[in-house]
Amino acid sequence: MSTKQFKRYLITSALPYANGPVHIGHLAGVYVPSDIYARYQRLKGNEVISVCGSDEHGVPITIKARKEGVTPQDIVDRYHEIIKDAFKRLGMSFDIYSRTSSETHRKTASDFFRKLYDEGKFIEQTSMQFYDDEAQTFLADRYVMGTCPKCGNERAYGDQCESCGSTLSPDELINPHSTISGGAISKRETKHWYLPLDQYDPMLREWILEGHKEWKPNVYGQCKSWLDSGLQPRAVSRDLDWGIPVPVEGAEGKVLYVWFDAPIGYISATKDLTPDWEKYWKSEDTKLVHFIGKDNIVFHCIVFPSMLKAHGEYILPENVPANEFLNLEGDKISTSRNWAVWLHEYLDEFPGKEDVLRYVLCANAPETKDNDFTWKDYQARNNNELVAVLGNFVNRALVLTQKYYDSAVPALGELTEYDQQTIAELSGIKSSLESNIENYHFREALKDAMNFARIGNKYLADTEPWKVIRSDPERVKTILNVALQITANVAVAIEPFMPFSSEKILKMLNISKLNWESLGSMSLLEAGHQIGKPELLFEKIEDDVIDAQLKRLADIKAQNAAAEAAQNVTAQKEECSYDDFQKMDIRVSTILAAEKVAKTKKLLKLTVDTGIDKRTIVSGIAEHFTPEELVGRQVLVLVNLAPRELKGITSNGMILMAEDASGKLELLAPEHKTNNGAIVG
Ligand code: B3M
Ligand code: ZN
Repeated sequence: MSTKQFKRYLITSALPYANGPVHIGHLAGVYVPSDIYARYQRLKGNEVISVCGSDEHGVPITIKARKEGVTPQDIVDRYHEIIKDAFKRLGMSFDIYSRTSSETHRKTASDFFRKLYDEGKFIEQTSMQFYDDEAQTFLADRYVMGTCPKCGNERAYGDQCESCGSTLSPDELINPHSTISGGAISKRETKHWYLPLDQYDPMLREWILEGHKEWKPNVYGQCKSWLDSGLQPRAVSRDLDWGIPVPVEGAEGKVLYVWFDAPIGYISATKDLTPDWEKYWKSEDTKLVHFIGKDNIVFHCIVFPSMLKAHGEYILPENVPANEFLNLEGDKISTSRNWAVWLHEYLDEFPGKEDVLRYVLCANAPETKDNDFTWKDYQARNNNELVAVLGNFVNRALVLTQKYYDSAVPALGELTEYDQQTIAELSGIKSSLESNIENYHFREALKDAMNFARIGNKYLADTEPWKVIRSDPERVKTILNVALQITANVAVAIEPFMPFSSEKILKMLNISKLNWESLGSMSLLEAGHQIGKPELLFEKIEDDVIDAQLKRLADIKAQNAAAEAAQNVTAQKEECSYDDFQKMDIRVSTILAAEKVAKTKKLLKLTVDTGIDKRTIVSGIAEHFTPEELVGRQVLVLVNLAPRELKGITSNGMILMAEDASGKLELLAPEHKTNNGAIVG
């Protein structure tokens, strides 16, 4: 672990793509931890800037624009505002939230590329790339679709088949076509610039593998495996009409690859924030920390540092505390499947509960492995931890002071041994809290912060001022003084995690903002100081609120299943003549009786009124329907199917049914009751 002392902190948070809103997975992985870290360092009195902004380039944005018939600029304008506003409402304390379509960024990224170009740091290479003739555009692998050679899925992508999980290249697809125009694709020659990452291998090995063994195991391990498998030159330009134009002659129609320009966005955001930006980016006294999700590790630990080194004037990150992924109710969060809790929607639906979300996402953060968000857990943590521990303690301390002393802080008398023990315990927690935050263990740090309230709660429960007031009123003054000092401590300890609640406590205590130094002190409130009115910090969340969220998710799941089923339709059968069709005699019929065929799993013996006669049909649907639910239902029956013998029973016809992609069966029936024997055709 490096013990280097730094003069200032430069904290960056992954720039969210402006092609959709931010969800709880982004928050738990990146933004909640980064905000805790930034707030903590500020409270400590350190010089800190925290920068972020929207990542407004890349192919998905152009695809979305095309789909909606608007410009890419329209898309990024829309989501930039939604994301920026939602972050603000959640209490994210970025010093700047910028965007990569800004002029500052265009110039910064352009100059960066140009410097590397002029100094011969790139390799120029021509290659063959897929091209959509109709849309007249080169295609990224993801935008080529065709039949998977391994499993036959007709909707496999040029980089992966989501049905069987195989990694593919567009060349392997059968019947490849463009997802943009739907039309055929061809190959064309094109020139690009590559950053020869292999040349930075020695520098990266020494810097990461030797110099940063303290990085989180998931981050260090990913870097090691990239390095061990051998770095290749990476293209830093693309054939696209959305992005920052490649600033060299003969590069018409080419833009900087989004992962080349996006991390430079951290630099341009800093420029937008302060004319003094160089002191943050070009001084070894700055501690640069990148907060990101695990899918961004290679870009922040291998590619961007190589770019920075190639440029030569910039510092490298001191740490990259990447998190794993958060799932939602057991399933992977997915924007395209709408399987997410969207931040802006949460904020609209749960006003005043910003801290509850921050708390739950930190308590459950996927720090070392993927983790799950469930609404039941959200409710339990709110009710059992925030309401029952934190809220309850603060409320008792304030209400008792109001009741016994008219809201004036009572004087501290002599401390008992138990009082002293309690106070000593608090300073132990303070150092644990500090080291947990410094080491990016935010879940543990949150437990420490909550322990201030836990200890306060226990202190009141053990000292029982509401009883002692009758026998020893002097003692109660000391008890409540201590309880109020702990309350002020709680406000400091939770500030990085729950800034809104911290502020509320300070307001109720009628004191102004405290710094980290005050944590552990028992003289934050003077005797006689008049405190404000107690208000509830948190409220219980009832079952119906949670049930409504679960129902919303269940509906989305059902919609997705239906949409998927609709996509997996089997191909049309070979042509049949009108006469072929006319041969089939299909009649509306009513099921009169149904029973399981003994010693079989699948068969039901049905008695059916076809209007022509009452007859027996044996049907293989016992696993889908119970006999009781069939009796009395009208169905469609193919009545002239040649009789068949099944388990010794003669079956005279077939019940018609629809089978969806998941194998679920639906009976077919006329929309309104019809006479048996009515002809279908
Ligand atoms: N736009 C975020 C993502 O992968 C990506 C981060 C860029 S950080 C420079 O979701
Ligand atoms: Zn496949």
